[in-house]
Amino acid sequence: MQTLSKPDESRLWADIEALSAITLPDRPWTRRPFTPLYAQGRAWLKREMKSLGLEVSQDAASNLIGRLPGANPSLPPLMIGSHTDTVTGGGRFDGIAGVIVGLEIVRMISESGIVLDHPLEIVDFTAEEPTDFGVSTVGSRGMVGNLSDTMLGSKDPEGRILSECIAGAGGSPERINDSSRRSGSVAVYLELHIEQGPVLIQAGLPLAVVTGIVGIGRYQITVTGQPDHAGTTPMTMRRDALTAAGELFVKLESICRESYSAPVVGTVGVVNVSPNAANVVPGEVTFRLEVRSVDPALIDTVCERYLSEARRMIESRGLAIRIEELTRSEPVNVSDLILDTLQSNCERTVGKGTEVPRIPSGAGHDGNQLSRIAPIGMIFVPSLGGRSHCPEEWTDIGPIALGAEALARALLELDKKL
Ligand code: HGY
Ligand code: MN
Ligand code: MN
Repeated sequence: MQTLSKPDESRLWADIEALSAITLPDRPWTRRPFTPLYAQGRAWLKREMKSLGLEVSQDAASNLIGRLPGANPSLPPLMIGSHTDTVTGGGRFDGIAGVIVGLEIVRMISESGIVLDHPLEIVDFTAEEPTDFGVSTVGSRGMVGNLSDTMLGSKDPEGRILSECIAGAGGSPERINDSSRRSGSVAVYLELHIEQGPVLIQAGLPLAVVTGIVGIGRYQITVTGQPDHAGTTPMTMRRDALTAAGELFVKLESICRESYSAPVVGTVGVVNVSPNAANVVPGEVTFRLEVRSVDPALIDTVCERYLSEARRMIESRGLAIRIEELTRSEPVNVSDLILDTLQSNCERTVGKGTEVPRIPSGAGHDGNQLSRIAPIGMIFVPSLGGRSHCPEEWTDIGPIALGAEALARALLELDKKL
């Protein structure tokens, strides 16, 4: 079998820099989905894919796909992917490292003269991060048939409709359900991603194998009180929606701080106050919360308990509450075959004496959705300070190159095994 060529660190770095430089200039690194910047980033990626000889297309959910034909076209594709959209102010490596590594693996395979049996698809999944529509992993949901009509019809604060944005990004939302991929139509989905946590950086290790990915329950809650003059309304006569919602923020934190059979985290990350004026008692507050765990039953238990307590607290104040479930993604466990294949190829790449730990992902990924139709696997590379989703997000190019080599080796092995 031909020898696999090594990844080229300077090429990898140049790609990461080129793509991450496409950002809001005053808010690095930001490339929100369904924006001109996002389209600019994808145009760059399309050019790169074409320059590598990949067949470039977009599916009904607008996922951007570069395909390398295999020796046996009847086999389902091997898939490597991630995302090029970012949260606001925090996406220098989150997602793009995985897509860029996919491009580099195509180069490594071509330079080595290797022809895979399976086709290989490199995918930039649309809108992996939570969108202003309240839906995350939009493209991968669409690819596996898990993007509901409700989600497609959801509106953002500007009144845009998600299905129209998908169409504007190159998809065909009316075909999403008919063209979704079925179980077995993808041989395996692999992703390299930054860890976004402290394990690797604290241990001084370059690679980890991901054992599983948390599930996430996301809700939107609207608390309705009554707007009043902030100066003339006595404290005893107020129906202040913000102080009431504030109690709910602290309640989520205290419930999630209790100890459970598996880790649980809860966050309120989006809050909108109306009318949001210094001299008006807030009449209405809408906020979005999420609860995460590797144990789906725990997500259910914690969410049910929190939502019933929230309802009781708001009604005891004489205010109104409306609770809407936004999305639910299920936790995923990686199969032993994929774990062992990634483990052995990571160890072979980093060399004897360097440990390759196995850790769960507290972050959600497109793998949550792809696991509905295919076996998945992930490799982590270190995050400086364990931080992510912030301008300080940083990963050295060395571990990214090692991850590219390990993932490429695992891919070649799975090409023969699957
Ligand atoms: O939110 C997450 O866990 C991921 O960064 N999208
Ligand atoms: Mn992210
Ligand atoms: Mn990500």
